[in-house]
Amino acid sequence: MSTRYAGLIERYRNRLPVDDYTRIISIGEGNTPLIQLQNIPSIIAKDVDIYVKFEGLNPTGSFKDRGMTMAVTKAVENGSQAIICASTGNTSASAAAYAVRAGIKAFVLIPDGKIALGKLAQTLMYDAQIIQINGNFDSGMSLVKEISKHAPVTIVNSINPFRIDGQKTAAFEIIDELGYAPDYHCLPVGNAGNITAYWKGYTEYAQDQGDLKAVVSKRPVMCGYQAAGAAPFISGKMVDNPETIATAIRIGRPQSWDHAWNAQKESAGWFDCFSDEKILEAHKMLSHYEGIFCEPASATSLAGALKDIASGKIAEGSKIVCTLTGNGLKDPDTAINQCKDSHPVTIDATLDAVKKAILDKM
Ligand code: AN7
Repeated sequence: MSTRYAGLIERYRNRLPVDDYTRIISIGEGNTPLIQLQNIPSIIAKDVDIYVKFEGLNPTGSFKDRGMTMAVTKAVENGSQAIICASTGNTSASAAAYAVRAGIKAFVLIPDGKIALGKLAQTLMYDAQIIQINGNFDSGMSLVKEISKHAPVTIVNSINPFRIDGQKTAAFEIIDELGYAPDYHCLPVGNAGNITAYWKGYTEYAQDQGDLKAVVSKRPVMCGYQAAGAAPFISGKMVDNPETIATAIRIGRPQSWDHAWNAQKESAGWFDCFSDEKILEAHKMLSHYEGIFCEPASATSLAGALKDIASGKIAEGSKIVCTLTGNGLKDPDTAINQCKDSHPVTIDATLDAVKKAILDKM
C-alpha cells in the first residue's frame, strides 16, 4: 500500500463533508511541521514549551490552502465554473492555485499597492483574473458579497463554511502529533476565520472524547492577536481605515466577528494588539534565533505569546502553540528592510580575500 500523503481531505475524510464520489482538488496541503522553539524560551528565561505550527509550508505558502482545498472541491462538486474572493494577498494566491488545479476561473479583488510582492507574483503566475481596487480589503469584501448575487461565481473567502471546515484540520494535526491539546493557542487575527476554524477543530476532537466537562478541559485557551492599527476586537467596534505593515491582517471589518467572540468566551481566552514595531521584533526573533522565516502578520502570534508569558498571564509550565500563518518569502520587501543595517561584504574573488572575510567575522 502506498503511504503517499495526498492532502488533508484524504487524511481527515471522515470529518469533512465529502463522499466516495467527490473529486478532490488538492495540491498536497496540510501536514505542516509543529516545531518546538529551542532558543527563545531560554532567551526570555521562562520554562515554557512553545511550538509553532508552520503553515508557511503549505503549497502556496499559507494556511489558506487548508480552506481552499475544501472550498474549491465543493465549488466544483456543485458545478461552479468560477470562484471569487477579496484578499489581502494570501487568499488570492491560494484561490488562484486551486482554481488552476480544478480547471475553473478565479477572480480576485485586491487592494491596489497593498499586497506583499510574493503574493502578487504568485497570483500572476497562477494566472488569476486580478482586479485591483482603489480601496482596502473591507471594501473588496463587501463588493464580492454583492457581486455574487449578480454573477455566477462562488465566494471562497472564509464566509464560505467549507473554508472553515478545511482549516479546522490544523487543530486535528496538533492534537494527533502532541497527543493532547495545548494549554494556549495563539493566532494572528484579521477576518477571524482561522481562530473560528481552530476552535471548531479543537471542539470536534474534544467532543469525541467524552462529556461536556471533559470537553472544556481538553481545549486550549484561545489568544487572538491583532495589529494595533487594525484592531476591531480590541476596540470592540469596526475600524474604518485599518493600517499596519502586516498587510495580511490590514482588515477593519472581520467577517467572522461573532464566531471569534464565541471562541474567546468559550475558551476563557482574550484578544490583544501590538504595534508594528513589536510585530517586526517577533518576526526578526523567529529568523534570528530559530531559523524560521514567516511573514510579518504571522509573527503577531509570537509577539502576543511573549507578552503574556512575560506578564505571567500565561504561566510557566504551559504548553503553547503559535500558528505561523504564512511564509516569510511572501514579503521580501519587509524582510530586506528589517535587515537594512546588516551589510553583506563584497570582496575580490580570491582565496586570500575570502579567508580574510571569514577570519574578520570569527
Ligand atoms: C498570513 O488573504 O484575509 O483571521 O485575504 O494572510 O483567518 O483572516 C489573510 C489573512 C493571518 C488572518 N495571517 O487570518 C487574505 C486574508 C496571514 C494572513 C491572517 C491572514 P484570518
